[in-house]
Order: sequence, then structure tokens, then C-alpha cells
Amino acid sequence: MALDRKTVPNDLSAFWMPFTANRQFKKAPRMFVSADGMFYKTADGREVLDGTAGLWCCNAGHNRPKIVEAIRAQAGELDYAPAFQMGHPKAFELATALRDMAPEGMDHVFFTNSGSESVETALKIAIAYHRARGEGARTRLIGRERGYHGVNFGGISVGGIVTNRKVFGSLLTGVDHLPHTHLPGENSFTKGQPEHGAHLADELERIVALHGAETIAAVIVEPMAGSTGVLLPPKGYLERLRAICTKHGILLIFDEVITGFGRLGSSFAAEHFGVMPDLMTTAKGLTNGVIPMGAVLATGAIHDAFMQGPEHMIELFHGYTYSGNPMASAAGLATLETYREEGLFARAAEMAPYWQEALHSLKDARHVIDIRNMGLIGAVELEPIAGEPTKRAFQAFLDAYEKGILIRTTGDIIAMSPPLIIEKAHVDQLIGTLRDVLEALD
Ligand code: PXG
Repeated sequence: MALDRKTVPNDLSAFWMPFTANRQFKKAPRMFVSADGMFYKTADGREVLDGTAGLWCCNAGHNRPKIVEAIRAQAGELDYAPAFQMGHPKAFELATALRDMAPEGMDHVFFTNSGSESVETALKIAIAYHRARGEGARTRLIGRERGYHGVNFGGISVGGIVTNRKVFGSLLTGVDHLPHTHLPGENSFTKGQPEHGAHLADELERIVALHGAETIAAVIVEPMAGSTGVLLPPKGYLERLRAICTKHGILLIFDEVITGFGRLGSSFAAEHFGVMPDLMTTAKGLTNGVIPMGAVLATGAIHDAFMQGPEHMIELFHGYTYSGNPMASAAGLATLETYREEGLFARAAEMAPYWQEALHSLKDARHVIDIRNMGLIGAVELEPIAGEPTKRAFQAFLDAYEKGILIRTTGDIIAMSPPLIIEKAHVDQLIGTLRDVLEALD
């Protein structure tokens, strides 16, 4: 009998699913079998409105013709080219396109395959950069509480999520953390950037005083923390962090894996907030999520520090088999073209006020204790069930799926980040359905 790939497979046991309640899922699987524009289609034939752009990555929506065609054509032309000591045109074209889209000064691009790899790459470049300049004692890395920088050892070490860290041993040494910037008492229900909390950047001075600036390589933060529930930078916070880093010769890394590619209504958060980092990590929206790819952007000063010694020598002993992979490069080029042709970053900025008002209309919905937003990102925080944290929001996620909308939850926070092609009617559907879900919750 021919295999119908659109039906649910009858054996779910082999696939150990990532960041998933495997036993719960396999008892009641949720399967998407196709997608188009703003909608997924489920195995049982229902349409589900994508309120999260997949996992914050399908910024141009689904099944976009230009991207689909680019991948098809590339597969038939050049499937793979060695990434080390060889090149192919599209990786160079994509690097140039990315540089042109990025804030001025981010002149060089190192390709990876994911956000996690971009983070490891940026941390390694930061340490090696100082060493190349004769400041080899600068090896410490500073992250932040409630930061998410992927799941590899460097990323979970500088990250600040206890569940992602505590069962994985001793992690990297020489890491310290800034406090997170979430001040619910003072900033609840703020629209956009909160007023209070810029002083939390001064904690970096305390860390510098403790360890000595000459031992610190870099500070890594998400300009806006996505995964831990949409924690926005207080007004003035990023500026202060930048100033303190500059004062002490510490590199500032912005992890823009979520905030890149239009999510805030600008190409990158660095541009949005007018604060320039020394290194930027990206992934997700780079290829619209279609083919795994990430990229680290570096300033000329950082790149040039490596370009010394005999010319036949490798300058940076780092890279991946799939760095700048032809299929991913083709997908990336078509994605950036789609963003540009359709003006999607400006579109996100135009839609943001409508999104903001719709989101904040949930203020009086059941269990809601805070709402936060910026660009096309929104979070609705729920009062946890006493003694059973995460349960209420997870139930909301399951009910939302049944009612035809895809949302994400982290702890008891509902996060949404729709594709930038979202129309007002979709916003109404998403928020209206979410209200119904919240009102029906225990
Ligand atoms: N940095 C940041 C800021 C991220 O948000 C990564 C690094 C890691 O990227 P990869 O490609 O290795 O997964 C991320 C990923 C969610 C969610 O629902 C967020 C991410 C991934 C999956 C789900 O909040 N962020």
C-alpha cells in the first residue's frame, strides 16, 4: 500500500522530540502537514493561525514562492560545496546582502547553522579577538539571568534559565551574570519599553570591580529577551551597557536570533534601539526558518585583528561542515529579497500599534497579570496555579491549538510573534480566540 505522508504515522516512539513533553505529546499528537501564508494545516484537516511564526522564524509567512523556487533551483544546480578552503558564489552574495541590511559597521559575516552555533561562534571569536591583540587574559564571559542563548555549552553557561542549566554539570568556568531586567511591580502593563530599570546595567560595574576588566572578554545579552517571556530593555538600559563595555574594553554581543529580521519593525534591534554591539548573532529569520542557517556579524576591527601572520595560514580555527551551505545560502538570499520587495520590516512597524492595542485589550481577561509588547511581539503573563507553575499556560496552549491558533508558552507566560505579513483581521482572530481560551480556563 502506498504511504500517505499526510496521515499521522502509527509509530511515534523513535523520535525523541526536543523541548517537548514527549509522553503527553505521543498520547495526543499535534501534527502539521502543510502551511501557507499565515496558516498551518493539521493532520485532521484544520487550519491553525500561526501566532508565533513557527518558532519565531517564519517572518515572511509560509510557503513563500520566491524562497521555494530558490531552493528548488539550487538543489538542481549545486547541492553542496566544501565549506573549508573552497567557496561558492551564493555564500558571498548572502554575506554581502546581510552586511548591507545590518547596521553600519557590521562588516563581516561568519555562517553557522543555528542560533546556538552562532552564540558559540561569537563567544569564541570574542575570546580569540582579545588574545590576537595581546590581551589573552580576557577570557571571562558575562551573560544575564533569564537570558536564552541556545542550548550548547557556551550558550547555557552564559544563559540564565535554571532548567536549561542545572542537569548538565559544571558548564563553562569563568562566567558571571547580570541581573535580569524584569521589574513586574514597577513596569506591569507597559506598552513598549518600560520606564524603570536602566540602573540594572550598572551591575556590570560591580562585576568589573569583582573580577577586573582585564579578565573580561565580552557581555552577551538579548536586546529583548524573547524565550523567557518577552522581557523588554528598560529605557536607557542598553545605552548604559554599551557605555560601560566601551569604557572597560569589553566586547558587547547582541544575540539577535529573535530580534533580527524585522521582528521589532527594524532590520535589527541594534538599529531599533540605536545601540551598536561589536558582534551580533542571528539565525531563524535569516532563511525564514526554511533551511537551518545562522550568521554572526562582526565589526571590521574584530575581523581585521585576525588577519595577520602568514597568508597561507588559517586565521580562525573554527567553522562547520555546513557553514554557508549552498541550499541555505539560496534560501537566505530569497528570504532577504522577499523582506525587501514586500517592505516587511516597515509593515511590521506599521502594524505594531494595532497589535499593541489588540494585545492590551486582554488586560481584563481572566488570570492576566501582565502584558508586554514591542514590534510584532507580545506576551500575556498569567497568574500561575498555586503549587503548579506552568500548568495554566500549557493548558491555554493546548486549548488554543484546538480553537485554531498557535501560541507559545514559557512558564506561565504566553508569547506571540506572528509572521510580519499578518493582517488586522488575523490579529483580531488571534487575540479574540485567545480571550475565549483565557475565559474558559480553570
Ligand atoms: N539565541 C536566542 C536569543 C534565541 O532565542 C537561540 C539563541 C538558539 O537558536 P537555535 O536555532 O539554536 O534554536 C534562540 C532560540 C521560544 C523559542 O519559543 C525560542 C528559541 C528557540 C525555540 C523556541 O521561545 N530561541
